[in-house]
Parts: sequence; structure tokens; C-alpha cells
Amino acid sequence: MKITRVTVTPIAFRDPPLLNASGIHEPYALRSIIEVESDNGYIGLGESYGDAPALAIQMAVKDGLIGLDPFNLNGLRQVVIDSVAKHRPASIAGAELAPGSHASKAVSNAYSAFEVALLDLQAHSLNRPLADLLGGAVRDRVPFSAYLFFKYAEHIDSPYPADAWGEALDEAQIVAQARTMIEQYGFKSIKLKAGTLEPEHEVACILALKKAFPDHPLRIDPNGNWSLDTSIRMAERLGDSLQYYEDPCPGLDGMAELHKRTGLPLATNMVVTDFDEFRRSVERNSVQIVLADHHYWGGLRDTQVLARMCQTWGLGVSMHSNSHLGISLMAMAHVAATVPNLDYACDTHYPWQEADEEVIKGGKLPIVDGCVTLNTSPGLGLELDRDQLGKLHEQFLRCGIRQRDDVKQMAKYKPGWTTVKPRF
Ligand code: GKR
Ligand code: MG
Repeated sequence: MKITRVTVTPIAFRDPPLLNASGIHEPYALRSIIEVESDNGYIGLGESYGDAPALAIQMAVKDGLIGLDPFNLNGLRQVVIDSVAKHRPASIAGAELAPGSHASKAVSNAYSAFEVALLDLQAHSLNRPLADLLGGAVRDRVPFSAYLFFKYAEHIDSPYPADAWGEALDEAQIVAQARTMIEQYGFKSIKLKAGTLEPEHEVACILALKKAFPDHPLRIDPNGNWSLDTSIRMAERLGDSLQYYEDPCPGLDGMAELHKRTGLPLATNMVVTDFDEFRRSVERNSVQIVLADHHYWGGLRDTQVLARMCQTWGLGVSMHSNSHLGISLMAMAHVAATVPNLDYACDTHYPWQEADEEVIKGGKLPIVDGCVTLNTSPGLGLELDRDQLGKLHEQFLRCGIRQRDDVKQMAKYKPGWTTVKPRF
């Protein structure tokens, strides 16, 4: 089997005004949709980062794949390494909230983008679900968590009508957001994105959630925007209300000290983002749970390696997310289904994406009882809706955003807004 066609299509879809440690989401999120076709007519799909530096590398890789056997993942890796050497991206400030733009992750990001498509293609040719190529699923339903955000009602430079979620800034609005999300999707765990309003207020929101949903495990994620002192102070207020405390303060040493002082289980997608940081974290006991993400951990197989390392070192494993569509959700579900020690519900931004902006046939994938059910059909079980792909590509061309910049976007609401780390 040989690869005969590779297409990388950048797309943009509507994204609500969600607040985070850097600032606020822009009106559109960027992704790339990858198609890899073989000489016997099978097509494998992938979804990855659509920021300019990531796209430049994906565009360079795609031409190098023509003629490659889709089972040759070592061959893919070499093409990626060669392409990155020619298109090495510059370091980008603020990239920790959009790891796809992080220069140090160029090889693992690009490899992952195409690895998923090649595995999907392999699985189609074998007439097996993709998870079978990863050793087989140990569960057929993968649990995800409600992912709450503080948010404004609409974008300042609103190019489209406001979303249906409305404003969420106080306790009652956050509880209402959780209620809507749980009613719609049946989530059994709740995560609150924090690091954006006063820490005391964000903790009050967690305590309000605890009262409203006493049986739902809770997490708060300030994205390293609280100092060590603030994180300790907030830990006292939080008491035992958390399942885990996600990236409250910056750095491996800060997290290690926080764990020593509070004993709370700490999770991260910021201080452990590659295998070298994993080693350094284990040396310091910085975190107890690693949030995997195949998009920057180097694909589905390396995510399994990470999970195995977590098991070896007695760490928990869960999953991180950025704004994404259904191909990513299904890829996340397939790899998560093969990880026996996936101890927590995974993160997903999927509920924040609009129903009319999915690129796969049949529209948005269902999340029922908080879970995504694996397909039994070949590969990821997905087919592209070409009209939708064309529509979202047009939107990419029109929207003018080429690189996520939540700081610049927040400066439109709050003139003079800059990055301060940690802000609280
Ligand atoms: O979408 O604003 C966001 C999140 O803050 C995202 O960028 C983070 O990478 O969800 C992520 C996280 O868990 O840190
Ligand atoms: Mg996080």
C-alpha cells in the first residue's frame, strides 16, 4: 500500500468568549484537517493545530509522504524530522495555553497530526476499529468531564450573534452553566477553568459547585496563574473539595513545594509536557496526575507510552484538551479506551463548539452519560462532510486569525492588558 494523496485543510470555527489565564478566546479557533489517501482508495483522517507555525510544518510534511507505506510510522517520523529542520518555528510567547505553537513541540505535534491519519488509514485497510491497532480497547465508553469557563456574554468585536450559554462570572451563573452542560451531556465530573478572576471568587465558585453537585468530583485549573502563596491559601479554603488541583502555580519546583505543603494531588498539562519534564517531575514529586494529550505528546502510541510511565511511577493519568472538533474527540476516545490506568474523566472543549460547525458526516458526535462510545466500524469510524469542510475553510480564509492570541484579544476589552505570570 502506498500513500497517493495528502491534504491539509486549515479551518476556523466559532469559539465563545471564554476567559483564561492569558486573557480571552478570540471569536474563532483554528484547526487543521488532515486527509491521507492510499493507492487502494482508503482515506485516513487527522485533526491538529491550525496556527501558522504548526500549519507551515504540516504543509511541508505532507509532500514528503507521497509514496510512503502508511504502515511505515518510522518513515513518517523521519519525514517530520527533516521538515522541521527546514521550517523550524520561532519560539512563541504565551504558547503554553496553545501547545501546538510551542517551538519545542514541533516534531511531536506534526508527527501526531499525521500518525492519527496513518493509523486511521491502516485500520480501514484491515477493516478494524483504530483502537485494535493500539492493542485493543479495555472499555468501549470513554468518560469525559464537564469543562466550565468564566465567560462574557459576547465577543467585543462580535462577528456573529452571541452564543446560547450567556455570561458566566458569578457563582450562580457558573452553577447554571454546569447544570446545562450536565443536563445536555450527562457528565459525572466537573472542571472549572480558573486563573482569570480573583482567586477567592474562583474558589467560592468551586464551593458553590460542591454544594450544587455533591457527588461530582471537582477540579480547578488556574493555568499556573496563582503564586505558590496564593495556591497554598486557596488550598486551605478548598479543603477536601477537589478531586485534583490542576496547575495552580507555575513550575516543577513550585508544584513540588505546593504538594509538600498541602498534600493535595496535583495534576498538570503545563509542567509535564514531554518525557524530559516527566523525569524531572518524578525526581521532585511535582505532580501526581499527568494530563496526556496526543496532539503534543507525539501521537496515540506515545500517549500509551506516557500512560505506561505513569503506571510505573505510580502517577494517575487523565487527558487535556484545547478547542477541537470530532476527529480529535474520536482519536482521544480511541487512545483513552486502550489505557487501562485511565483513572479520571478526560477534558474536552467539545460542548463549546456549535452544532452547525462539525466537519464530519452526521454532525457532532454524541456524548451520552458523559461518555463517548467507540465505533465498531473501521478506523475512527468517521467520514468527512466536504461541504462543511469547505465552509469552515472559507471561514478560515475570511477570519484573519492566523495564530491564537488570547492576550491581544483581552487587550481589546481591557486596554493595556499584558501577560503577568503569575497574575495573582
Ligand atoms: O482553552 O482557554 C483554554 C484553556 O485554558 C486551554 O488553552 C488549556 O490548554 O484547557 C487547557 C488546560 O487544561 O490548561
Ligand atoms: Mg490545564
